[in-house]
Amino acid sequence: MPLRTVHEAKTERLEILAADGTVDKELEPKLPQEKLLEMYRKMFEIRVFDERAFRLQRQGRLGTYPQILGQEASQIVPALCLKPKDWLVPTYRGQGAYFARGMKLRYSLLYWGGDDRHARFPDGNNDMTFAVPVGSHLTQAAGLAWACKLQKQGRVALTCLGDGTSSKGDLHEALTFAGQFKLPAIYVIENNQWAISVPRERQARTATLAQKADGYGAFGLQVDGNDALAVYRAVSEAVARARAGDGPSLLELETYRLGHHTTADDATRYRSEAEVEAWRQKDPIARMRKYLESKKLWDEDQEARLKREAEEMVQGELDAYESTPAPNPLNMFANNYATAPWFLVEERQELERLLKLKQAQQEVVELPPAEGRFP
Ligand SMILES: Cc1ncc(C[n+]2csc(CCOP(=O)(O)OP(=O)(O)O)c2C)c(N)n1
Ligand SMILES: [Mg+2]
Repeated sequence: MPLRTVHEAKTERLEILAADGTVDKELEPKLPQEKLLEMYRKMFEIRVFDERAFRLQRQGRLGTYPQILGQEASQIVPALCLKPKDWLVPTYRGQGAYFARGMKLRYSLLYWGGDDRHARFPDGNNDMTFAVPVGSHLTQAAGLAWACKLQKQGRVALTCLGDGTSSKGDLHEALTFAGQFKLPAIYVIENNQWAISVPRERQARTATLAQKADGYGAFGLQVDGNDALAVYRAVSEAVARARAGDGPSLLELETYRLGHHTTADDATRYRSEAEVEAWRQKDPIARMRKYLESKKLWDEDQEARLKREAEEMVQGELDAYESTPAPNPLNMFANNYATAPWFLVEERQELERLLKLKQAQQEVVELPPAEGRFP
């Protein structure tokens, strides 16, 4: 029996700037020079930071650290498409996105150094803090987007997730809600091809992750995530649709995690050097540099100056982090509950007792007063 087609779908891919620096003239976004230079500068700076932070962990000066090496375009550029009052809801691999929003890198260092004060963002900042539980932030982003819609101030919420996280039920719930209520939400999948040791092809049977958008009435697009121009175009168009009331987007930025999952991982145990090398050839920063040089916007001298300035800036952030006095461990109980459950009250009392004991035995010298609201 011939069946009637009730729905047909296709998924498109956006590529503008190729790895050799050549550009698709028809698709090239007409961006002011300053914007192009800002993208390059921030991608460059975050790479300098990333390498430094990795070494800090190896020296025991930082806790676990998730590198973003290779993902600079997909980290920096989406955040540059937002206005200050929009919401950014990042994952734990979000230091680039924060940085692009104007957040000082010391906050990321405080976070990975285990200091709760990483979350004391400057007033008026609309970013959520890093989310380590994979997927838990996706429904929060839908909630924020809903608030944006109700407040009618033209704001949007942009959230990021990994390829692995796209398999979690949280995305289903979030997109069902965002699609149904036509929310001003942008879901950016940073498909870096690996979820720790699980490769992309084990994640979903679908040819792309972007096509999942179709199941929710969201706009879906796959993008070369190492191509800053394509990412800019795709995300800024998604933001424009969201502001215009046209609902959510699910963008799949195809990129690659050149480093380990985190400093607690050894990626050489589950993937080949040949694979990594092939992706090194698609580097987002080298590609952008070729583009800027071809437009006569960049040269050797500017590159050398940027390198110097970036290293100085990162050193300043590192100094600020390391000169921050250690927090009072009691802070971990603050700001979590309106009414604390009994076991937390007990645990807090126990820790308080232990700290006093250690102070009496001079094992802990000075402790700053505990900060925050303790229910
Ligand atoms: C709810 C939950 N389950 C498991 C983990 C452990 N975990 C941390 S990262 C990760 C993989 C995430 O992969 P992906 O979404 O691709 O993001 P990527 O790390 O590649 O950026 C897992 C399973 C976690 N943090 N939270
Ligand atoms: Mg991944």
